Amino acid sequence: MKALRVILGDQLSRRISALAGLAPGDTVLMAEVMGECTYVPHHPKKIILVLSAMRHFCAALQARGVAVRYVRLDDPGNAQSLGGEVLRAVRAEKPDCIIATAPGEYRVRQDMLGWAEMSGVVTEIREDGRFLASTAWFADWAEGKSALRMEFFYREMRKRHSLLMNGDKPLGGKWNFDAENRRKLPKTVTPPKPKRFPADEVTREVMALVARRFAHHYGSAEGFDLPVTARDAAAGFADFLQNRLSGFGDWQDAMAAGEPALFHSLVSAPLNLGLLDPLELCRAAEAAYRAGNAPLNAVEGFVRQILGWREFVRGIYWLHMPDYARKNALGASRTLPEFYWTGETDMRCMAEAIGQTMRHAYAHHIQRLMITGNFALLAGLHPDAVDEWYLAVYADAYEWVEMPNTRGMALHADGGIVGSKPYAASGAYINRMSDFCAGCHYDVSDSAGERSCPFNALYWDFIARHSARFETNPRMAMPVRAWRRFAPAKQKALRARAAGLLQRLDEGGKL
Ligand code: FAD
Ligand code: DLZ
Ligand code: SF4
Repeated sequence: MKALRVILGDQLSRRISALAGLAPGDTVLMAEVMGECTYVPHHPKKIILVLSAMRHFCAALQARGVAVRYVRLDDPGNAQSLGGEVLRAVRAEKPDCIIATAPGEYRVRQDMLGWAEMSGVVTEIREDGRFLASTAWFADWAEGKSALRMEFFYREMRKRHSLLMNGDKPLGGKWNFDAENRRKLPKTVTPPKPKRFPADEVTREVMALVARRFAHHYGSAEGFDLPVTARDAAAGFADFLQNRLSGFGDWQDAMAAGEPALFHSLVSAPLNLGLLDPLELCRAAEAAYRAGNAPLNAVEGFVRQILGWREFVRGIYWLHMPDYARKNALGASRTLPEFYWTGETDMRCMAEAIGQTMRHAYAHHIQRLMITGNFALLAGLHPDAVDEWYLAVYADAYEWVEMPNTRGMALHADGGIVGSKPYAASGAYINRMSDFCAGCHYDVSDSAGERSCPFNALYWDFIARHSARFETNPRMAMPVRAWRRFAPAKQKALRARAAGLLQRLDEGGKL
């Protein structure tokens, strides 16, 4: 039996299921195609990352003697779609079967399900074993539950994988140290600079290709320095363990101007490509705690993100697709303001988050959630447009992880599937967690004046618009009651300020 084994651009793991049982005579297919480079206008750094990592992975397979049919973007005859390249490969290689690993996006899965009929060759789609909760296990766990909450899923996962456990009890006597992870960054603390990986010859060739073909996409390709091999990704993670993990807990939610990474790990891009293994990351963090090199609040916080949130959102995605992609529980309809693509806004927090996203194809979680996501929520931006933006601009973005975070966690468009309440916040939160407001054109302590912080009036307008929905939500009833207690004149001023801001957005003006 001669097999054509298909490896997608985010399946670059030695132990990917599509390669299990690889036999002499089999061919591995990897294809750079315009379809995948343009289904959203990906940040050039994301395209460089994926294509360069694909080329390095191919070279590593070839060095082991594996036959790889590698199609470059500029190769003559490139069909420029995954299905088209599978068909060309079937015609050229005449395999008896196709073997692939289930993809990370619903749209690719639908395409893959048609490969057998299209090519006339039996196609086996294998489970993606790189995740710690299979889609079937997640569906079983979800069965019969009226609401799915990450916290309970996470506890189950800790027990199943014996991570940070003391027998059947959580290490340190608590499952969750989140309350200790909300400190603002003091002026006296300078976060260590993360290790960077200068482009090698392969990457430089891809950079030239991307400059030729995708220069018009949002974001800068300049200074590309992300890891593109498993070895470099491991070195980047080792740097995090040594220099940043101990501060990860305390300053997990902090934001600071000019400091994109702070104490974050930066593992999402290589992890989602398959260059790192999630369980190995969690075990290494636990070992750092047990060796006395990092405090428990940091290690538990890190493990919760990977073992908890990452696996949970993937489970939610596959449980609810394709309906999830159409959810718009709050009826949001506004178009995405131009400044999401240019960074040109007087709101300093937004300019910081968007500007660094343009430069690095990265922003940490709180910037994604509480700055750009929070603004999109409060301003009622349409989830389709917001989803497209997040999927395009971050180097780590694939729909399985991007969509539940954006549509669910940030926009509450799923009506509460991912989180029990929207993460809506006024300028006071941003001021508490960052140093942005001090240098801003707007005044964070003002809510309705001409220079008042837009987040303030938009926050109260959001609460007012959705008060009927949220008055029965135990975690939202308090702001609804507070809004209702405001004097009518104050309510009127806040809503007038919000209406003015929203009108400016609708007219294509900047804020
Ligand atoms: P760290 O803060 O160091 O966290 C460690 C790891 O935990 C991350 O690398 C990631 O793998 C995992 N993790 C943390 N939070 C989450 C989460 N909420 N969901 C899933 N995994 C998580 N993450 C992506 O990988 N791809 C996306 O496209 C993506 N889109 C997002 C969109 C929005 C609106 C929001 C609010 C969050 C999004 N996230 C996404 C989650 C999170 O913001 C990123 O994983 C994180 O910022 C990556 O940086 P880091 O590796 O330094 O993470
Ligand atoms: C993101 C991406 C890009 C930019 N290019 C390619 C490509 O040329 N070939 C490929 O196989 N994969 C690419 N990818 C990753 C795919 O989009 C990803 O595998 C699917 O979205 C499923 O998660
Ligand atoms: Fe952002 Fe408002 Fe602070 Fe300006 S004042 S940085 S707009 S929160």
